[in-house]
Amino acid sequence: MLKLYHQWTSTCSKRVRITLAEKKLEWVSHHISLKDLEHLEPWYVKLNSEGVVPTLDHDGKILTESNFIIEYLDEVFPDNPLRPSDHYERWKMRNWMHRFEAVLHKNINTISFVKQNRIKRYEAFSEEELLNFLSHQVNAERRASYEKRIRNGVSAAEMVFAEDRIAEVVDEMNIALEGKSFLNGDRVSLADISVAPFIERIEANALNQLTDWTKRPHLGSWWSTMQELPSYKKAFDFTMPN
Ligand SMILES: N[C@@H](CCC(=O)N[C@@H](CS)C(=O)NCC(=O)O)C(=O)O
Repeated sequence: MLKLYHQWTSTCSKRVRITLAEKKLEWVSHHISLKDLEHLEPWYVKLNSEGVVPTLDHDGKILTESNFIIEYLDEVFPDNPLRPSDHYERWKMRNWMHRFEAVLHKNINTISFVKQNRIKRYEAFSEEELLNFLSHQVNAERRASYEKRIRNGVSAAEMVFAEDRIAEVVDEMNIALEGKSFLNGDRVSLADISVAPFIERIEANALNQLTDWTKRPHLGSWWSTMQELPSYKKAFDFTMPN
């Protein structure tokens, strides 16, 4: 059985939901409320030592890291393959996935904190509640970053830096997509799936410099195709359970 611990709006959770839909796999949902800090509860941290979503339970085998989860799913369930067969293309796919996590995710997270007004979750905290929240963060880097953002906010310079880093990756994607439907050729791959939720987040954050598709037409047409995929729609249609 496949059981996914995930959150409805989480970008990394969407990667896994798109993959499950592409591969037409049945799965059981366990929704984790980030707002209620369920991801920091001891029972969940036992499954995911970073205290983040998603986590996959496959017949008792626990998997974390969304990019590795989707690669695992493609390896274990060979129908509807999502990895190119050529080894060099496969390296390119993995290199994209690494950049999407290390550069896009990291920097979009900075921007979303401001644009999605995430500070709202924390501004009502007393000093004691804030220290309690921070003490539950299992990852020291995440703890330090939260403390800095909650106490000092995000500076204009940090926002510009984050947007510049994102621009580097979307520019590379636009060049790579010239004459191709998808990042690895004419079939959707894990690289496309890995990045789609982040392009949606760039749009949701109204980063207009980055989403003016006349400047990046190949990326723009890829993005139109991605949003029409039934798997994309299914993953995004998942809403918060009652
Ligand atoms: N590298 C991890 C990152 C997971 C991650 O950062 N998940 C976010 C949601 S997209 C999360 O759980 N955040 C918890 C928090 O905001 O405290 C992965 O790909 O699975």
